[in-house]
Amino acid sequence: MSMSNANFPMDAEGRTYHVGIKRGELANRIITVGDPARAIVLSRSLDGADPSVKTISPNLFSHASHRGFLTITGRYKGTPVSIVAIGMGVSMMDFFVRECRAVVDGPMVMIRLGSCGSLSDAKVGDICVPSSSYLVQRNYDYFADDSSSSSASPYILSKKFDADPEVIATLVKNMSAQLGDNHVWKGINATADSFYSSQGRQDENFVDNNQELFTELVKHEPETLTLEMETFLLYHLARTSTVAPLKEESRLKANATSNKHSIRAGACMMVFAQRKSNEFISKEDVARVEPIAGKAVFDSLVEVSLGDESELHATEGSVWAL
Ligand code: R1P
Repeated sequence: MSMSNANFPMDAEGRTYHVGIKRGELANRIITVGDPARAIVLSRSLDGADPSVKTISPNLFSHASHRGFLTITGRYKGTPVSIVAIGMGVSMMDFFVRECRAVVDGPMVMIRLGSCGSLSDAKVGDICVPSSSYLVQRNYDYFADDSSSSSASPYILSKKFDADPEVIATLVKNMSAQLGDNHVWKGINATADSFYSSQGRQDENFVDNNQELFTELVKHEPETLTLEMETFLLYHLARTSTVAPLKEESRLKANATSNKHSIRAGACMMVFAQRKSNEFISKEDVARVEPIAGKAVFDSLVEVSLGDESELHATEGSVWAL
């Protein structure tokens, strides 16, 4: 694979370095997940997919990159959508958002369907829809041998960044329709840079100084509902995305929502770990909740307006033209 442009590497075909996708393979509306197996489950809801087939239907576009990203593109109720499995952590989210943004024309909406730990009363199998997220980072300096920062905290908590309010309201409505109001929770998410230390898990093999972490999180943001590992960066990048590159005639009539940032973001998570009761979800519950939650996300993706549809990536020459 030979790449050009060290600033933003792409191969001769125009494929990005890590996600491995090129123009025409990715829709403006994307659902992103961590687990590639979840992406395959969700792909069974796309138009024309055979729900009884355990692999990706051959009539859908799919591409697995050498760095572990899996992209599936098709249509949902006639609208082009992509599913991208990214693995875990904020670095993978950064690759995903930036490389996907680079190969799609017009405004985009990205919704994460993840799993999480619940710090609240949300039970395993419930869905949490965070309207904002902050970052929990291990303070590496605190643990240095020559640390002079004994008064500093072992964990650094960032300011919060907001999701797109319309995306969140649409997700809450559609999740409630699928699962019932009492299984859908609203609040704030904390994204951690470790599944272990910065999520307050106790590990006798390491010095983590995290016994007081949950108390610190709730003090920082009393509405803290969930802990996971990606949402903060999705919300942060959406809020720092620049204006969608609109065509001249549309720029004149563009409204505030369509032209402020080029990415609208939201997230929802299935509770896999109940951190207060120490309960973990069963395989049966995952199999029950994943496809229903996926449908609610697809319904939300196609319901959220991206403004003038003629601004979206051209169907001509794309994989959803098939
Ligand atoms: C940890 O087990 C992983 O699960 C959660 C966390 O954010 C982390 O990526 O999300 P996903 O199920 O989407 O991967």
